[in-house]
Amino acid sequence: MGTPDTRKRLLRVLAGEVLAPPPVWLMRQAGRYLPEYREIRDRMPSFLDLCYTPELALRVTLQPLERFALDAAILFSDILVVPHGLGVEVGFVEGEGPRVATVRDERALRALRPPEALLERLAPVYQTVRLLASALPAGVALIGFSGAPWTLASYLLEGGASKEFLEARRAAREAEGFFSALVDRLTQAVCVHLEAQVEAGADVLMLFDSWAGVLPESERRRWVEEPARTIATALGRRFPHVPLICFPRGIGAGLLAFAERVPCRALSLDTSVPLAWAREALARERGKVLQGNLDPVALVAGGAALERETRAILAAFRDIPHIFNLGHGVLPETSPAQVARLLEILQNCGGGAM
Ligand code: 1CP
Repeated sequence: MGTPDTRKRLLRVLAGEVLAPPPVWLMRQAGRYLPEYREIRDRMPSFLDLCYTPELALRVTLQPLERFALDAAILFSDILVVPHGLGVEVGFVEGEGPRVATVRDERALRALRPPEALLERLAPVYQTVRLLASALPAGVALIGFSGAPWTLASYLLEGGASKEFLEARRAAREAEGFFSALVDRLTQAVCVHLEAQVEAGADVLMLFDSWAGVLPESERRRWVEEPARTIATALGRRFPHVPLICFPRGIGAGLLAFAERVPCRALSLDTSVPLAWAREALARERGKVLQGNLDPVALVAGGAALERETRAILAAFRDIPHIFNLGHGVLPETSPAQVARLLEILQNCGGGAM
């Protein structure tokens, strides 16, 4: 018996507990698949205006929690606010994604503002975190986040979304001096950005390296692992109680080396990662909490496959600390009714243990 445990379920699992059902949240849980998001978004001149208007960013962050019993809220913002805060022009073109002024040489690098400039330029983002920290229900954890240096650098080299990442991959290979300085500068900026979110009230941090998988294995250490290691170490020193979840997307078996070198608490798995392998190699042997990894398309398609795939993930991770999530973000084509169904499936698989 005793009194029920009121600590946040997400934090309990990040501290090593096994809970059934596992805590759940979804990458991109706020956004275009929710009509109430589109309603607010359509009233704003631009996506960045929404990110920089604390009262509205707060409302949009809370929208998915009003519909679904999620265990965490993720700050409504974007990874590209970091380059924007460094003085790079950033815009979002309807239906095309981000457009970013390129930083391709030393001169452009020198023109960037220093990392500390973020504190002033991104003040509305930190204000949103502060509002969220006092608005969230007691059991809901608040996740702050940043893009990882390689992923941010790839947008600065490409000028936007890309298929081949030719400019970024070429810069990583050829211009070691320039590229190294760029990634180091971004690493400092990411530290400043994440620390400011903790100071404003974030409980957990997540580092998105969405394009880690486009680098060859031989270059991953320098551009993916080392920056993540620097960031995890700096945050761990200053805020040992704040867990960091890393998402080096698409690196496959490279997760082993990543897990060994990066002192983060948890790894978020993309859909390509085999469940049994992750349990043994990453959780049991390397002590990482695992997050993931339902295919976002399963959530669009629904039907019997949604239940089958959800149950397979729960079964594979039932005896290790696990946070249920998708393998990548919620797709705009997703029906909110399918998200409700996913949460029902999870609840019914609870197994009664706590
Ligand atoms: O007009 C709109 O509504 C813009 C759509 C949108 C939204 C809702 C963008 C543009 N960003 C976001 C919010 C966002 N982005 C969040 C907070 C919301 C939540 O999760 O609930 C987060 C955590 C991100 C992170 C993000 N942005 C990543 C990393 C995660 C991932 O998906 O891999 C990346 C790569 C971006 C860049 C970006 N911003 C927006 C788009 C469409 C993209 C992807 C562009 C590309 O494919 O390169």
